Amino acid sequence: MSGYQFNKKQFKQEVAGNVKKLYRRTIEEASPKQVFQAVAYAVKDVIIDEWIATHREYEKQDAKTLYYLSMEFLMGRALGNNIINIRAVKEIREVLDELGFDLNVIEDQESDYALGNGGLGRLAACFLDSLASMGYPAYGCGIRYKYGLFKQKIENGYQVEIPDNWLKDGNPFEVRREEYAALIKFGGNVRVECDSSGRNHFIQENYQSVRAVPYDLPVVGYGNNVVNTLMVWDAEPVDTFNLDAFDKGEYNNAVEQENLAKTIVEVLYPNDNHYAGKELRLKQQYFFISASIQRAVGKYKAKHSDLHKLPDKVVFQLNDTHPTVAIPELMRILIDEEGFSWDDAWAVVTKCCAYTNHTVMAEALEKWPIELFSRLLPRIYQIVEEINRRFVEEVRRIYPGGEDKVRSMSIIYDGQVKMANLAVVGSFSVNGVAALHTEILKKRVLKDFYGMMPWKFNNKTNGITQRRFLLHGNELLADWVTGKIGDEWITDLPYIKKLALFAGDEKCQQEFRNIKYQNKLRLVRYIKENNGIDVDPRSLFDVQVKRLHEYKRQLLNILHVMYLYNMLKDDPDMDMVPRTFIFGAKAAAGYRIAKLTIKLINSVADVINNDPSIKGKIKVVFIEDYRVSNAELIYAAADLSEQISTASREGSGTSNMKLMLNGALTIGTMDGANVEIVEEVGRENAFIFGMSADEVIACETNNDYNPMDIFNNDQDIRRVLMQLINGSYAPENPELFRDIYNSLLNTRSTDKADTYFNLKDFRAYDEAQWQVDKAYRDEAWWAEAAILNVANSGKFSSDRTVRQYIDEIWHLDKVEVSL
Ligand code: RUG
Repeated sequence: MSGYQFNKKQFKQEVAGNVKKLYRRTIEEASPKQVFQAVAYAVKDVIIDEWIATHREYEKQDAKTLYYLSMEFLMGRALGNNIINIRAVKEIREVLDELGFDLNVIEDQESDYALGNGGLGRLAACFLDSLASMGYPAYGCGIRYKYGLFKQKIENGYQVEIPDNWLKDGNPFEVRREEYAALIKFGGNVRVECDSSGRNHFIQENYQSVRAVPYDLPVVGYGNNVVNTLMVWDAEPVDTFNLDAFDKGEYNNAVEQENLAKTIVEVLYPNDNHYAGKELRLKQQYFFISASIQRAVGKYKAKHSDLHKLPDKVVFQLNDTHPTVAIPELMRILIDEEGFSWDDAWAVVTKCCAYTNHTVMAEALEKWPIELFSRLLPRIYQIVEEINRRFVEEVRRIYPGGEDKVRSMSIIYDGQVKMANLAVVGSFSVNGVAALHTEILKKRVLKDFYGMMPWKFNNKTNGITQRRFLLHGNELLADWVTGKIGDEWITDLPYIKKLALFAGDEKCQQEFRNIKYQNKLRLVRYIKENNGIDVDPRSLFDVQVKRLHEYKRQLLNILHVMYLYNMLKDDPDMDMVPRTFIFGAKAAAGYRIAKLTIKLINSVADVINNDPSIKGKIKVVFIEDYRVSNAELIYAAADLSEQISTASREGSGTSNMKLMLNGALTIGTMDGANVEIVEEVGRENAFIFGMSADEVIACETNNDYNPMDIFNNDQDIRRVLMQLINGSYAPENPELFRDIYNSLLNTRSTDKADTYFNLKDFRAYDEAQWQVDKAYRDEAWWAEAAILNVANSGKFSSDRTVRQYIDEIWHLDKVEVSL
């Protein structure tokens, strides 16, 4: 595949040379951190020629380009992935061995690129990997946050957020592209001037501005010489020493511009599935969107004279509503700067933009107060108003008297700018991220839009890259799979289906079990080092790792652990498979109940892990600072994958796919992509329980659920809930978990309670857990089912997802790059 030959000798010299140049040290004296930098620069040297060649090829072929616009790219670490994709793992490991270093230790020196919160940002990263590996022209466009998602420390059981200064040692892979800097304007007012032909010109004045400067990060394709680019924007003051401004006595303005530049890219907002409505967030959105769209248009204009044909060469994918200002921004550029008529501009915009919706939850849908939006983006607001005016006119034409439709679909309504409505109106495609989710969008959340413009709606079930989450994260299993069926699965995951042939074979099962055991040992060491807890690698590793959110129901899991513990206290000889419950989750810094749930998990862990009377049958581990790099260790070691969200709430989920690929069985609700996982692997190889999405929705609509009934009638559940408020897990402060208790029960009859149906699903969950217990005892059955999970994970490659986006939305052409 790859055209270049890796030269070990030269690489070794380069590493030693880099250490000298960078640190004035010999390789023998260098620290692992210094060696990491030296190796990274040497790898960059290998990929830089491919990077240049790729872009030369794109230019030559004048290929249509995707701009994937996203506030988040959760890339994880780059070095290991780049080494895998240039297919030089073995050689570089050997070079480092010869130099006296361990590749794994060197990889561990790199900070994760945590420019994202969770699934949405990681999906963007997986898509970039797939696009490069399949050879399609694409840019990721985002923000070079100075601080990524906070690092999580657990102190006394509580989450403490530590700033993630990921750039403090510099980023060896990035390239600053000063030559593509763009000016971004905020605030001020819009003056209208009419020229002699009667055409209005809109001139923004008295604005503040910042300079956006892009940094390119390489996205290395797997063994195909393709290197795409993730372009992340940094902000700088327009003129640091604006002497002119000082002279004119505009000191304040100069300082304000400087501050604006500093704050705009300072930090990633740490919310997942929740919209906080902060002014700075809207600034961030417009900042990177305006810069990216300007760059895309500029690049197009360098080769083409007619912007009307922009859709032939450019497509913008809006990753959630966060980048939706792309729609009015492109309108602004076409009308105000390029002299387009409204209709011509609209025709171009609505052929260039496509929107992905990731959630149906109301609290995640962005709505900006008009006052804020129009103050910050006065010209953009005018354009949105006009888009809305014309759209409402059309709604009224199609549905005479349909004021309910106007109400639900208006972009501006009730003093707010509704970004999802703008995204739907201005895009030619609207997709959900799993089949069930897309159906809910069509039938409920965006029902009126679907009725009016059904052709826009389509589903693109999420996927993950097998190159990071199996080839890199689980070397033992990856080698085993390759040994059995060859390595086609690396670029064609459905090929892994061949593994099913081996699932029933006793020897293969034994090999598979050994690999899982080795991976469990690796995680056991990690837990011992990081948590100081001894874990039995022979216990069942029951894993729930994902953002902490009430709808994901980590609470259901831990309440169930409390219940099991009660059973064991009553009967220490109770026959159960020893289990290690492993949690990993960050909670948004301002999400009180989520943070309290973390404290609860840790408090339960403290009590249970230190109670010898239960003979180590249960252990609870909360892994600090769950992130892409330690996720890879956890997935590889998992037996059971907890996917227990309240049905209808999870857009797709992607940890479900990563865990399946690593041979964990799913215990889950029929939600998000779980539905499709079960379709692929068979219901008999998973543990499905609980309310369906329809039942949840019906229950909400009819308002006929009262968790107090369950509390009154189920003494085991009652006992667990009472333990939240009687000091069982917080002897010094029995009231500590009162808010969790209140969230579950109607303490005052007017309050809604247990809106996530934890108690209603509790018994079904418990039953499913006992089926797990029973199944795990049958080693052969479990191994067979685990291998079948791996074998049936083919659908969930992001290569498949990206292929569908390309065929049905982006219409890109594959490009071959040879060196
Ligand atoms: O919650 C969703 C996940 O279900 C999904 O798998 C992921 C990627 O599509 O996106 C998550 N998401 C949704 N993150 N933020 C939002 C809403 O802004």
